[in-house]
Amino acid sequence: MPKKNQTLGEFIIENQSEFQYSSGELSRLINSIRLAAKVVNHEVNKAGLVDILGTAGETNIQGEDQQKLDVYANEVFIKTLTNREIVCGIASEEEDDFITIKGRNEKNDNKYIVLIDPLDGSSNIDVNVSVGTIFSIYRRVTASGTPVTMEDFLQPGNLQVAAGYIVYGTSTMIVYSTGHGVNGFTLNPAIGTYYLSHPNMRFPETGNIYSVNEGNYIHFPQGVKNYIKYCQQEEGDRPYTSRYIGSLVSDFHRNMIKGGIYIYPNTSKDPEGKLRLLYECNPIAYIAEQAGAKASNGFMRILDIKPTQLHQRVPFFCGSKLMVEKAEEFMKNAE
Ligand code: AHM
Ligand code: MG
Repeated sequence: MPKKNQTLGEFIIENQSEFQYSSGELSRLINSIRLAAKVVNHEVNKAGLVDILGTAGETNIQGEDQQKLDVYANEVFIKTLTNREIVCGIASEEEDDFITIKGRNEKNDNKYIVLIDPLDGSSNIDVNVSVGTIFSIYRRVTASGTPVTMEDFLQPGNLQVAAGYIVYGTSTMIVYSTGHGVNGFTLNPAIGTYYLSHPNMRFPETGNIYSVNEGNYIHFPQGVKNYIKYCQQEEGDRPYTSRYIGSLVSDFHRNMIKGGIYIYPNTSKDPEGKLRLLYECNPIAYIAEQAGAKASNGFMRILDIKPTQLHQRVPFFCGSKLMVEKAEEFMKNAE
């Protein structure tokens, strides 16, 4: 049983035996993400000082080149994950191709694949709005001792062994699951320690928040248009309230606590949708299901989609179970 106020370090050690293939490696992998998240958090928190320290792409007062934060976060996560002998391959939203990590003595015998969106919603940084990191972990499917191949990365989301996100918000939190429910840890920045603040998180079965970029309404499929009208109708607990931050992690995190649905549909402009299946939708869908919620492309379960490309996009409907089912009903009826 997770104990409130336990540190993330203690929690990882105590719950290690729950992992399906328990050898301590997955624990060490989560630990390295915890470390990278602290480093990125420190840098994200300084973003408001750009006028003093120099903006991205410029040279600062000490003559150092300032990096864009998403590029910086990408480097920190890749470096930290590469340094431990656990990961054999990384794919990142910031990289065109996957990265092969040969590991100790170039033996290619590390077990895990990590897919990561190092800094999601980064256009929100300049305006002091929350951003996040999203990660997804799989075991490799190709033989140990050989370099990873695309096959290792194109696994359906239902084969994830762990997934999570970090939200750099009013406080910084890491929320993750290894298939035994979802737990959230809050960073105490004064001492650099994460404490278990949200044990066993559960998504409310229904809610009254809908989160969608309604500015794109005209381009939405008819089913989504009809569902939005339904959300706005006066009946029972409706109209629902509309909340859209434009940072997936923050919108999802709020909805998981309060109850709600997040939708990023396909549009006439983006027929595949905007969000990426591997770096954004699969890990968030995994957390959602672990917390009792649902994630769909409007017609089928996100986690059952067999990916065909690293940077594949997908329409995304995610949140309180009854709300996602209702939205799916509207999608089906509009076909
Ligand atoms: P990004 O990966 O380029 O940051 O884009 C993903 C973000 C999500 O966090 C957010 O939910 C969505 O894009 C917002 O998009 P829009 O501004 O089109 O509503
Ligand atoms: Mg992103």
